[in-house]
Amino acid sequence: MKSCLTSDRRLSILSGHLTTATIDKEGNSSSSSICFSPTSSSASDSSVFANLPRAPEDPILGVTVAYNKDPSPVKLNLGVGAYRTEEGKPLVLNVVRQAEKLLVNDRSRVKEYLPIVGLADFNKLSAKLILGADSPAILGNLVTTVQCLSGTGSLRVGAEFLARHYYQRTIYIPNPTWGNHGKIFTLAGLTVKTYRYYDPVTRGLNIQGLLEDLGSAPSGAIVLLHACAHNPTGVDPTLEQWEQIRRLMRSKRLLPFFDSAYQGFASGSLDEDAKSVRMFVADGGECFIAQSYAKNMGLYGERVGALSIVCKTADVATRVESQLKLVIRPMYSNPPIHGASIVSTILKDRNLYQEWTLELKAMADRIITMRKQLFDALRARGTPGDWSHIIKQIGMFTFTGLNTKQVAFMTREYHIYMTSDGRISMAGLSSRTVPHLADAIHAAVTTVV
Ligand code: PLA
Repeated sequence: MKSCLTSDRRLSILSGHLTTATIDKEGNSSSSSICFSPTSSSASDSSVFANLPRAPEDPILGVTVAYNKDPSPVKLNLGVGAYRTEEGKPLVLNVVRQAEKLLVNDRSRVKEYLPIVGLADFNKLSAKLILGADSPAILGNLVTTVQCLSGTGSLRVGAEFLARHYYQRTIYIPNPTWGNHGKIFTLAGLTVKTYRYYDPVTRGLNIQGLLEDLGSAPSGAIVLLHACAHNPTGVDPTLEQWEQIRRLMRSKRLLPFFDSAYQGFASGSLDEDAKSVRMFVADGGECFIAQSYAKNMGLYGERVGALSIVCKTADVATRVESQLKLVIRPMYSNPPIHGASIVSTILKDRNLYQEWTLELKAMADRIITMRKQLFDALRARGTPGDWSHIIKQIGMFTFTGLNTKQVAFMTREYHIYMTSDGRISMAGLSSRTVPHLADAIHAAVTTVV
Protein backbone atom coordinates (compact mmCIF):
# COMPACT_ATOMS: atom_id res chain seq x y z
CA MET A 1 0.00 0.00 0.00
CA LYS A 2 1.29 3.44 -0.88
CA SER A 3 0.70 6.20 1.60
CA CYS A 4 1.14 9.93 1.11
CA LEU A 5 4.68 11.26 1.41
CA THR A 6 5.25 12.48 4.91
CA SER A 7 6.78 15.93 5.10
CA ASP A 8 9.99 14.42 6.59
CA ARG A 9 10.32 11.93 3.79
CA ARG A 10 9.68 14.62 1.18
CA LEU A 11 12.30 16.89 2.72
CA SER A 12 14.86 14.13 2.79
CA ILE A 13 14.15 13.28 -0.86
CA LEU A 14 14.50 16.93 -1.73
CA SER A 15 17.73 17.51 0.14
CA GLY A 16 19.16 14.39 -1.52
CA HIS A 17 18.29 15.78 -4.94
CA LEU A 18 19.20 19.33 -4.35
CA THR A 19 22.64 18.95 -2.88
CA THR A 20 23.88 16.82 -5.76
CA ALA A 21 23.47 18.50 -9.11
CA THR A 22 22.54 15.98 -11.77
CA ILE A 23 25.42 15.14 -14.07
CA ASP A 24 24.46 13.58 -17.35
CA LYS A 25 26.38 11.04 -19.38
CA GLU A 26 28.24 13.75 -21.25
CA GLY A 27 29.34 15.39 -18.05
CA ASN A 28 27.02 18.39 -18.28
CA SER A 29 25.52 19.38 -15.01
CA SER A 30 21.81 19.94 -15.34
CA SER A 31 20.35 23.11 -13.97
CA SER A 32 18.02 21.24 -11.68
CA SER A 33 19.90 22.16 -8.50
CA ILE A 34 18.26 24.68 -6.25
CA CYS A 35 20.06 26.22 -3.33
CA PHE A 36 18.42 26.35 0.08
CA SER A 37 20.02 28.77 2.51
CA PRO A 38 19.15 29.13 6.16
CA THR A 39 18.04 32.51 7.43
CA SER A 40 19.42 34.01 10.60
CA SER A 41 17.57 35.46 13.57
CA SER A 42 20.65 36.54 15.55
CA ALA A 43 21.12 40.22 14.66
CA SER A 44 17.96 42.13 15.44
CA ASP A 45 18.89 45.11 13.26
CA SER A 46 19.61 43.23 10.06
CA SER A 47 17.20 41.48 7.75
CA VAL A 48 16.34 37.87 8.50
CA PHE A 49 17.29 37.35 4.87
CA ALA A 50 20.69 39.05 5.23
CA ASN A 51 22.48 35.86 4.21
CA LEU A 52 20.28 35.12 1.26
CA PRO A 53 22.40 34.57 -1.83
CA ARG A 54 21.25 36.11 -5.09
CA ALA A 55 19.81 33.41 -7.35
CA PRO A 56 20.86 33.25 -10.98
CA GLU A 57 18.34 34.19 -13.68
CA ASP A 58 16.45 31.34 -15.34
CA PRO A 59 18.49 29.95 -18.27
CA ILE A 60 15.62 30.59 -20.73
CA LEU A 61 13.44 33.37 -19.31
CA GLY A 62 16.59 35.17 -18.08
CA VAL A 63 17.59 35.65 -21.73
CA THR A 64 14.58 37.95 -22.15
CA VAL A 65 15.58 39.85 -18.99
CA ALA A 66 19.04 40.51 -20.48
CA TYR A 67 17.53 41.40 -23.87
CA ASN A 68 15.16 43.95 -22.31
CA LYS A 69 18.12 45.74 -20.71
CA ASP A 70 20.03 46.09 -24.01
CA PRO A 71 19.50 49.56 -25.57
CA SER A 72 20.81 48.52 -29.03
CA PRO A 73 18.34 49.16 -31.91
CA VAL A 74 19.49 45.99 -33.71
CA LYS A 75 18.95 43.64 -30.77
CA LEU A 76 17.19 40.36 -31.48
CA ASN A 77 15.64 37.96 -28.96
CA LEU A 78 15.84 34.33 -30.11
CA GLY A 79 15.82 32.98 -26.55
CA VAL A 80 12.35 32.08 -25.38
CA GLY A 81 10.12 30.12 -27.75
CA ALA A 82 7.52 32.76 -28.47
CA TYR A 83 6.06 33.27 -31.94
CA ARG A 84 6.66 36.60 -33.66
CA THR A 85 5.22 37.94 -36.92
CA GLU A 86 7.31 39.00 -39.92
CA GLU A 87 7.28 42.44 -38.30
CA GLY A 88 8.79 40.97 -35.16
CA LYS A 89 5.63 41.50 -33.13
CA PRO A 90 3.83 39.07 -30.79
CA LEU A 91 0.73 37.59 -32.41
CA VAL A 92 -2.75 37.30 -30.99
CA LEU A 93 -4.59 34.85 -33.24
CA ASN A 94 -7.65 36.10 -35.03
CA VAL A 95 -9.72 33.23 -33.64
CA VAL A 96 -8.64 34.16 -30.13
CA ARG A 97 -9.84 37.75 -30.66
CA GLN A 98 -13.15 36.43 -32.02
CA ALA A 99 -13.61 34.04 -29.11
CA GLU A 100 -12.83 36.82 -26.63
CA LYS A 101 -15.47 39.04 -28.24
CA LEU A 102 -18.05 36.27 -27.93
CA LEU A 103 -17.13 35.79 -24.29
CA VAL A 104 -17.30 39.49 -23.44
CA ASN A 105 -20.67 39.89 -25.17
CA ASP A 106 -22.20 36.93 -23.41
CA ARG A 107 -23.77 38.55 -20.33
CA SER A 108 -24.60 35.15 -18.85
CA ARG A 109 -20.90 34.50 -18.23
CA VAL A 110 -19.73 35.13 -14.70
CA LYS A 111 -16.43 35.04 -12.85
CA GLU A 112 -17.26 32.38 -10.27
CA TYR A 113 -14.64 29.84 -9.21
CA LEU A 114 -14.23 26.90 -11.54
CA PRO A 115 -14.34 23.41 -10.04
CA ILE A 116 -10.95 22.13 -8.76
CA VAL A 117 -10.46 20.18 -12.01
CA GLY A 118 -11.34 23.18 -14.19
CA LEU A 119 -13.82 23.78 -16.99
CA ALA A 120 -15.59 20.53 -17.93
CA ASP A 121 -15.96 21.40 -21.64
CA PHE A 122 -12.34 22.41 -21.88
CA ASN A 123 -11.21 19.12 -20.37
CA LYS A 124 -13.30 16.98 -22.71
CA LEU A 125 -12.23 18.93 -25.79
CA SER A 126 -8.57 18.89 -24.79
CA ALA A 127 -8.59 15.10 -24.46
CA LYS A 128 -10.23 14.85 -27.89
CA LEU A 129 -7.68 17.18 -29.41
CA ILE A 130 -4.72 15.09 -28.36
CA LEU A 131 -6.25 11.60 -28.48
CA GLY A 132 -8.60 12.03 -31.45
CA ALA A 133 -12.38 12.42 -31.36
CA ASP A 134 -12.97 8.72 -31.98
CA SER A 135 -10.45 7.51 -29.41
CA PRO A 136 -11.66 4.28 -27.76
CA ALA A 137 -10.04 5.47 -24.52
CA ILE A 138 -12.31 8.51 -24.47
CA LEU A 139 -15.39 6.56 -25.56
CA GLY A 140 -14.69 4.03 -22.79
CA ASN A 141 -14.32 6.81 -20.15
CA LEU A 142 -10.76 5.70 -19.45
CA VAL A 143 -9.36 9.22 -19.52
CA THR A 144 -9.37 11.73 -16.73
CA THR A 145 -8.44 15.27 -17.69
CA VAL A 146 -7.82 18.21 -15.39
CA GLN A 147 -7.27 21.80 -16.45
CA CYS A 148 -3.89 23.06 -15.23
CA LEU A 149 -1.64 26.10 -15.48
CA SER A 150 -0.34 25.60 -18.99
CA GLY A 151 2.18 22.89 -19.84
CA THR A 152 4.37 23.52 -16.81
CA GLY A 153 1.50 23.26 -14.34
CA SER A 154 0.22 20.09 -16.04
CA LEU A 155 3.64 18.47 -15.75
CA ARG A 156 3.90 19.50 -12.11
CA VAL A 157 0.46 18.20 -11.13
CA GLY A 158 1.21 14.91 -12.90
CA ALA A 159 4.58 14.70 -11.15
CA GLU A 160 3.07 15.39 -7.70
CA PHE A 161 0.44 12.73 -8.28
CA LEU A 162 3.07 10.19 -9.33
CA ALA A 163 5.30 10.98 -6.35
CA ARG A 164 2.38 10.29 -4.02
CA HIS A 165 0.71 7.34 -5.67
CA TYR A 166 3.02 5.49 -8.03
CA TYR A 167 5.33 2.70 -6.89
CA GLN A 168 8.31 3.80 -9.03
CA ARG A 169 9.82 7.19 -8.21
CA THR A 170 12.39 7.37 -11.00
CA ILE A 171 11.70 9.38 -14.11
CA TYR A 172 13.92 9.28 -17.20
CA ILE A 173 14.12 12.49 -19.19
CA PRO A 174 15.92 12.90 -22.53
CA ASN A 175 19.40 14.34 -22.73
CA PRO A 176 19.15 17.17 -23.54
CA THR A 177 15.64 18.36 -22.72
CA TRP A 178 13.73 21.52 -21.85
CA GLY A 179 15.63 23.03 -18.91
CA ASN A 180 12.66 23.07 -16.56
CA HIS A 181 11.89 19.34 -16.72
CA GLY A 182 14.56 18.31 -14.23
CA LYS A 183 13.47 20.92 -11.70
CA ILE A 184 9.76 20.15 -12.00
CA PHE A 185 10.18 16.44 -11.37
CA THR A 186 12.86 16.81 -8.70
CA LEU A 187 10.83 19.28 -6.69
CA ALA A 188 7.80 17.01 -6.89
CA GLY A 189 9.88 14.34 -5.16
CA LEU A 190 10.86 12.10 -8.08
CA THR A 191 14.39 10.95 -8.87
CA VAL A 192 15.48 12.26 -12.25
CA LYS A 193 17.74 10.27 -14.57
CA THR A 194 18.52 10.88 -18.22
CA TYR A 195 18.38 8.73 -21.32
CA ARG A 196 20.48 9.33 -24.43
CA TYR A 197 18.55 11.18 -27.10
CA TYR A 198 20.64 13.45 -29.28
CA ASP A 199 23.80 12.60 -31.18
CA PRO A 200 25.87 15.78 -31.62
CA VAL A 201 27.91 14.14 -34.41
CA THR A 202 24.98 13.29 -36.68
CA ARG A 203 22.83 16.06 -35.19
CA GLY A 204 20.09 13.45 -35.20
CA LEU A 205 18.43 10.97 -32.88
CA ASN A 206 20.64 8.50 -31.01
CA ILE A 207 18.04 5.74 -31.29
CA GLN A 208 20.52 3.04 -30.28
CA GLY A 209 21.53 4.88 -27.10
CA LEU A 210 17.91 5.69 -26.34
CA LEU A 211 16.80 2.05 -26.62
CA GLU A 212 19.78 0.86 -24.57
CA ASP A 213 19.12 3.34 -21.77
CA LEU A 214 15.40 2.65 -21.60
CA GLY A 215 16.18 -1.06 -21.91
CA SER A 216 18.26 -0.92 -18.74
CA ALA A 217 15.82 1.28 -16.78
CA PRO A 218 14.13 -0.44 -13.83
CA SER A 219 10.75 -1.96 -14.60
CA GLY A 220 7.95 0.55 -14.08
CA ALA A 221 10.13 3.66 -14.34
CA ILE A 222 8.46 6.78 -15.72
CA VAL A 223 9.73 8.08 -19.07
CA LEU A 224 9.25 11.66 -20.21
CA LEU A 225 8.72 11.87 -23.97
CA HIS A 226 8.27 14.99 -26.10
CA ALA A 227 5.15 14.32 -28.18
CA CYS A 228 6.61 16.28 -31.12
CA ALA A 229 9.02 19.12 -31.91
CA HIS A 230 11.56 18.08 -29.28
CA ASN A 231 12.93 21.04 -27.35
CA PRO A 232 15.77 22.01 -27.69
CA THR A 233 17.01 19.68 -30.46
CA GLY A 234 14.22 19.86 -33.05
CA VAL A 235 14.83 16.13 -33.59
CA ASP A 236 11.86 13.74 -33.37
CA PRO A 237 11.77 9.95 -33.78
CA THR A 238 10.23 8.68 -37.02
CA LEU A 239 6.97 6.74 -36.71
CA GLU A 240 8.95 3.49 -37.04
CA GLN A 241 11.26 4.59 -34.23
CA TRP A 242 8.27 5.57 -32.09
CA GLU A 243 6.95 2.07 -32.61
CA GLN A 244 10.28 0.59 -31.45
CA ILE A 245 10.21 2.84 -28.38
CA ARG A 246 6.60 1.92 -27.62
CA ARG A 247 7.25 -1.79 -27.87
CA LEU A 248 10.28 -1.61 -25.62
CA MET A 249 8.52 0.57 -23.07
CA ARG A 250 5.44 -1.61 -22.88
CA SER A 251 7.52 -4.79 -22.59
CA LYS A 252 9.37 -3.27 -19.62
CA ARG A 253 6.22 -1.72 -18.13
CA LEU A 254 7.76 1.75 -18.37
CA LEU A 255 5.17 4.48 -17.84
CA PRO A 256 5.01 7.09 -20.64
CA PHE A 257 4.59 10.73 -19.63
CA PHE A 258 4.14 12.82 -22.79
CA ASP A 259 4.88 16.51 -22.83
CA SER A 260 2.81 17.97 -25.67
CA ALA A 261 3.77 21.64 -25.80
CA TYR A 262 3.85 22.05 -29.59
CA GLN A 263 0.91 20.14 -31.11
CA GLY A 264 0.45 21.59 -34.61
CA PHE A 265 3.73 23.47 -34.56
CA ALA A 266 5.88 20.66 -35.90
CA SER A 267 4.06 19.65 -39.08
CA GLY A 268 1.33 22.26 -39.17
CA SER A 269 -1.22 19.46 -38.60
CA LEU A 270 -2.78 18.80 -35.20
CA ASP A 271 -3.47 15.13 -35.98
CA GLU A 272 -0.05 14.47 -37.45
CA ASP A 273 1.68 15.89 -34.38
CA ALA A 274 -0.42 13.74 -32.04
CA LYS A 275 0.51 10.45 -33.69
CA SER A 276 3.16 9.46 -31.15
CA VAL A 277 0.73 9.87 -28.26
CA ARG A 278 -2.11 8.10 -30.07
CA MET A 279 0.16 5.15 -30.82
CA PHE A 280 0.77 4.64 -27.09
CA VAL A 281 -2.88 5.09 -26.16
CA ALA A 282 -4.05 2.68 -28.88
CA ASP A 283 -2.28 -0.25 -27.22
CA GLY A 284 -4.47 0.02 -24.14
CA GLY A 285 -1.65 0.82 -21.75
CA GLU A 286 -1.58 3.64 -19.25
CA CYS A 287 -0.22 7.03 -20.21
CA PHE A 288 0.16 10.60 -18.89
CA ILE A 289 -0.12 13.63 -21.18
CA ALA A 290 0.61 17.27 -20.37
CA GLN A 291 -0.83 19.67 -22.95
CA SER A 292 -0.11 23.36 -23.43
CA TYR A 293 -2.04 25.95 -25.47
CA ALA A 294 0.74 28.51 -25.05
CA LYS A 295 2.25 28.04 -28.49
CA ASN A 296 -0.43 26.52 -30.70
CA MET A 297 -3.09 29.08 -29.68
CA GLY A 298 -0.62 31.80 -28.75
CA LEU A 299 -2.07 31.89 -25.21
CA TYR A 300 1.33 32.10 -23.47
CA GLY A 301 0.34 34.41 -20.61
CA GLU A 302 -3.14 32.98 -20.15
CA ARG A 303 -1.61 29.79 -18.72
CA VAL A 304 -3.94 27.25 -20.28
CA GLY A 305 -3.13 23.56 -20.29
CA ALA A 306 -4.41 20.14 -19.36
CA LEU A 307 -3.19 16.95 -17.76
CA SER A 308 -4.79 13.77 -19.07
CA ILE A 309 -4.24 10.39 -17.51
CA VAL A 310 -5.33 7.40 -19.55
CA CYS A 311 -6.25 4.51 -17.26
CA LYS A 312 -7.14 0.87 -17.76
CA THR A 313 -10.66 1.08 -16.41
CA ALA A 314 -13.28 3.79 -16.02
CA ASP A 315 -13.40 3.12 -12.29
CA VAL A 316 -9.66 3.71 -11.89
CA ALA A 317 -9.99 6.91 -13.93
CA THR A 318 -12.54 8.35 -11.50
CA ARG A 319 -10.38 7.39 -8.51
CA VAL A 320 -7.36 9.00 -10.14
CA GLU A 321 -9.38 12.17 -10.65
CA SER A 322 -10.44 12.21 -7.00
CA GLN A 323 -6.77 12.12 -5.97
CA LEU A 324 -5.76 14.78 -8.51
CA LYS A 325 -8.18 17.12 -6.74
CA LEU A 326 -6.26 16.57 -3.51
CA VAL A 327 -3.05 17.53 -5.32
CA ILE A 328 -4.52 20.66 -6.90
CA ARG A 329 -6.60 22.13 -4.06
CA PRO A 330 -3.66 23.00 -1.74
CA MET A 331 -1.49 24.21 -4.65
CA TYR A 332 -3.71 26.81 -6.30
CA SER A 333 -7.24 25.73 -5.38
CA ASN A 334 -8.68 25.83 -8.89
CA PRO A 335 -7.51 27.08 -12.29
CA PRO A 336 -8.25 30.42 -14.00
CA ILE A 337 -11.37 30.73 -16.14
CA HIS A 338 -10.56 33.09 -19.00
CA GLY A 339 -7.99 31.20 -21.09
CA ALA A 340 -9.82 27.89 -20.80
CA SER A 341 -13.03 29.60 -21.94
CA ILE A 342 -11.23 30.94 -25.02
CA VAL A 343 -9.94 27.47 -25.86
CA SER A 344 -13.26 25.71 -25.40
CA THR A 345 -15.07 28.40 -27.43
CA ILE A 346 -12.70 27.73 -30.33
CA LEU A 347 -12.61 23.96 -30.02
CA LYS A 348 -16.39 23.52 -29.94
CA ASP A 349 -17.23 25.84 -32.85
CA ARG A 350 -16.67 24.20 -36.22
CA ASN A 351 -15.85 27.49 -38.01
CA LEU A 352 -13.53 28.83 -35.34
CA TYR A 353 -11.78 25.47 -35.14
CA GLN A 354 -11.28 25.43 -38.88
CA GLU A 355 -9.91 28.96 -38.84
CA TRP A 356 -7.57 28.05 -36.00
CA THR A 357 -6.07 25.19 -37.97
CA LEU A 358 -5.32 27.61 -40.82
CA GLU A 359 -3.70 30.16 -38.53
CA LEU A 360 -1.68 27.42 -36.89
CA LYS A 361 -0.52 26.11 -40.25
CA ALA A 362 0.50 29.65 -41.24
CA MET A 363 2.67 29.94 -38.10
CA ALA A 364 4.28 26.56 -38.71
CA ASP A 365 4.89 27.46 -42.37
CA ARG A 366 6.48 30.78 -41.49
CA ILE A 367 8.91 28.97 -39.19
CA ILE A 368 9.78 26.54 -41.99
CA THR A 369 10.38 29.49 -44.33
CA MET A 370 12.74 31.01 -41.76
CA ARG A 371 14.70 27.74 -41.67
CA LYS A 372 15.13 27.86 -45.43
CA GLN A 373 16.11 31.53 -45.42
CA LEU A 374 18.70 31.11 -42.69
CA PHE A 375 20.15 28.04 -44.38
CA ASP A 376 20.39 29.89 -47.72
CA ALA A 377 21.93 32.96 -46.07
CA LEU A 378 24.69 30.85 -44.47
CA ARG A 379 25.35 29.05 -47.73
CA ALA A 380 25.55 32.38 -49.56
CA ARG A 381 28.16 33.56 -47.04
CA GLY A 382 30.15 30.35 -47.40
CA THR A 383 29.97 29.84 -43.64
CA PRO A 384 32.14 26.80 -42.77
CA GLY A 385 30.22 23.70 -41.67
CA ASP A 386 27.22 21.65 -42.68
CA TRP A 387 24.11 23.64 -41.81
CA SER A 388 21.55 21.23 -43.27
CA HIS A 389 20.25 20.49 -39.76
CA ILE A 390 18.64 23.95 -39.84
CA ILE A 391 16.19 22.73 -42.49
CA LYS A 392 15.94 19.18 -41.16
CA GLN A 393 15.04 20.03 -37.59
CA ILE A 394 11.39 20.32 -36.60
CA GLY A 395 9.33 22.79 -34.61
CA MET A 396 10.14 26.06 -32.99
CA PHE A 397 13.86 25.68 -32.41
CA THR A 398 17.11 25.08 -34.20
CA PHE A 399 19.81 23.46 -32.14
CA THR A 400 22.60 25.19 -34.00
CA GLY A 401 25.66 23.45 -32.57
CA LEU A 402 27.17 26.84 -31.66
CA ASN A 403 29.11 26.62 -28.40
CA THR A 404 28.76 28.80 -25.30
CA LYS A 405 31.64 31.07 -26.33
CA GLN A 406 30.19 31.59 -29.79
CA VAL A 407 26.80 32.39 -28.27
CA ALA A 408 28.40 34.91 -25.88
CA PHE A 409 30.23 36.48 -28.83
CA MET A 410 27.02 36.85 -30.84
CA THR A 411 25.30 38.51 -27.90
CA ARG A 412 28.22 40.84 -27.19
CA GLU A 413 29.01 41.85 -30.77
CA TYR A 414 25.66 41.47 -32.55
CA HIS A 415 23.12 41.88 -29.71
CA ILE A 416 21.55 38.54 -30.58
CA TYR A 417 20.10 36.78 -27.54
CA MET A 418 19.74 33.00 -27.33
CA THR A 419 20.16 30.24 -24.75
CA SER A 420 23.78 29.32 -24.00
CA ASP A 421 23.33 25.80 -25.43
CA GLY A 422 23.13 27.31 -28.92
CA ARG A 423 19.35 26.96 -29.30
CA ILE A 424 17.63 29.62 -31.37
CA SER A 425 13.91 30.23 -31.58
CA MET A 426 13.15 30.23 -35.31
CA ALA A 427 9.76 31.74 -34.48
CA GLY A 428 11.54 34.92 -33.35
CA LEU A 429 13.21 35.43 -36.76
CA SER A 430 11.90 37.35 -39.77
CA SER A 431 13.11 37.92 -43.33
CA ARG A 432 14.38 41.30 -42.14
CA THR A 433 16.52 39.82 -39.34
CA VAL A 434 17.86 36.70 -41.08
CA PRO A 435 20.85 38.54 -42.67
CA HIS A 436 21.89 39.96 -39.28
CA LEU A 437 21.74 36.50 -37.69
CA ALA A 438 23.62 34.91 -40.60
CA ASP A 439 26.35 37.59 -40.33
CA ALA A 440 26.64 36.89 -36.60
CA ILE A 441 26.83 33.10 -37.03
CA HIS A 442 29.40 33.51 -39.79
CA ALA A 443 31.55 35.78 -37.63
CA ALA A 444 31.17 33.48 -34.60
CA VAL A 445 32.24 30.30 -36.36
CA THR A 446 35.09 31.95 -38.24
CA THR A 447 36.56 33.84 -35.27
CA VAL A 448 35.60 31.97 -32.08
CA VAL A 449 36.43 28.31 -31.51
N1 PLA B 1 7.35 21.73 -22.23
C1 PLA B 1 8.22 22.09 -23.16
C2 PLA B 1 8.95 21.05 -23.93
C3 PLA B 1 8.43 23.46 -23.42
O1 PLA B 1 9.31 23.80 -24.35
C4 PLA B 1 7.74 24.43 -22.68
C5 PLA B 1 7.96 25.89 -22.90
C6 PLA B 1 6.82 23.96 -21.72
C7 PLA B 1 6.66 22.61 -21.52
C8 PLA B 1 6.01 24.87 -20.86
O2 PLA B 1 5.24 25.75 -21.49
P1 PLA B 1 4.02 26.49 -20.80
O3 PLA B 1 4.08 26.23 -19.34
O4 PLA B 1 4.22 27.93 -21.11
O5 PLA B 1 2.83 25.92 -21.44
N2 PLA B 1 9.23 26.27 -23.32
C9 PLA B 1 9.53 27.67 -23.71
C10 PLA B 1 9.23 28.66 -22.61
C11 PLA B 1 8.72 28.06 -24.92
C12 PLA B 1 9.80 28.36 -21.27
O6 PLA B 1 10.98 27.98 -21.12
O7 PLA B 1 9.02 28.52 -20.30
C13 PLA B 1 11.02 27.70 -24.10
O8 PLA B 1 11.49 28.75 -24.54
O9 PLA B 1 11.69 26.65 -24.00
